[in-house]
Amino acid sequence: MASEQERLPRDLNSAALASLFNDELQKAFESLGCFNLAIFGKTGSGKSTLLNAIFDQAIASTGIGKPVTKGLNYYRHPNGYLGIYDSEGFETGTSGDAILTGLDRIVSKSNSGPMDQRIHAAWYLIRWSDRRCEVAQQSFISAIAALGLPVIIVMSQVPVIQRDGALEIHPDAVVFAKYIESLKLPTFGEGKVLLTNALPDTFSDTVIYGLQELLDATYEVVPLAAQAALTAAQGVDGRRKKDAAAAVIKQATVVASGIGAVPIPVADAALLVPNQVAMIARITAIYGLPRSRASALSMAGSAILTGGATYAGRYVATHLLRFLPGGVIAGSVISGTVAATLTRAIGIAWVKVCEYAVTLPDTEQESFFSSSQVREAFNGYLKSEK
Ligand SMILES: Nc1nc2c(ncn2[C@@H]2O[C@H](COP(=O)(O)OP(=O)(O)OP(=O)(O)O)[C@@H](O)[C@H]2O)c(=O)[nH]1
Ligand SMILES: [Mg+2]
Repeated sequence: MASEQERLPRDLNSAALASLFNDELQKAFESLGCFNLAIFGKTGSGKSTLLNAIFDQAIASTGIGKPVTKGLNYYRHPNGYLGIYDSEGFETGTSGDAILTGLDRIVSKSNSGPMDQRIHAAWYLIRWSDRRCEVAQQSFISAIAALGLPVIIVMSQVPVIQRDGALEIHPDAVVFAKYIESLKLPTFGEGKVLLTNALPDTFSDTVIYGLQELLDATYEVVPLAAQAALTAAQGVDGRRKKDAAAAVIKQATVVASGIGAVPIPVADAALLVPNQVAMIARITAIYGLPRSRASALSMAGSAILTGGATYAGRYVATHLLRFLPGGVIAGSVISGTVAATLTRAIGIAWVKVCEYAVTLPDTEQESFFSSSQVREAFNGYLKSEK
């Protein structure tokens, strides 16, 4: 690895860095693969709302939907890591039968294809206020399970209020869920029903509820090969993103200490940069960033990367070296330990930048990445990291 790095030009210019970042980001998204979810439930049960609460809104607004079978549309997220089969306007009965026929075809065809084309999980939504689970619904659920799809039963739009710090679920919803569970449908947890509410409602004090549990259940049924994509695609569980990013940082740190195994002069800290850019790109993908093509460009052109070799390499080296173990003693050379520590600090700071950026609305996110804000944020996190 070190020799490959050494062959790279010492002074990567802005354009070279921006294109390196773009390539690495592309690679990072590709290596995540794709998590495919099928979502069923009567029209108005809250499928779109639940998807928007758990995943990036881009799946609904910019994901290009195409009808794959009667009653079923497939949406692919622009970043490639999420595919949704949405049974929009679904009613059980004849339209359910048509879906099943088409679904059977899709499942058998994709099962012989690559992993990222398969359907990895299915959610079946039952709106709590329907207060009944018809025989037609039960047979539909059993039929999709019989196709080999892991099905999770979700009760949607459940009124949950917070009182004195405790959550109160509407008792009728609890009774209804118990009833459905008594049917022991062939689904996740032997017919277990996960209660959710995906929209806060100030009028009734209803709070968002059950999304983490639904996500956890989904991880339980999804094959390992699709879990990295799920981690990037979901926006509910920050812990899983952080853990995935930590693994990337660890790997980059090992590479960096290899590069620094032969101590390099501070002036050559740019040697560390390609590895750091790759790390930054992989972390970026885990956070599902950027959400749009425009912010991808501003990101690649951002101060961190284009100011880049300087910034992530020399700037950091000269400004932080004195805080680092061995920095003072080693004087003007970067040892393996220092290279690793620098890379780690950059990774951790970039995770914080991403954690912040995902909270921003699309338009603000774009200006965040294209202005000096990103540099200031990164700088600030880096300093607090020393
Ligand atoms: N309070 C609350 N309202 C919800 C929730 N989910 C959906 N709604 C409301 O219920 C209505 C229908 O939700 P959608 O998400 O469009 O339902 P859908 O299943 O996608 O419907 P189709 O696309 O027609 O099949 C909307 O007005 C939502 O605002 C929820 O979890 N809580
Ligand atoms: Mg919908």
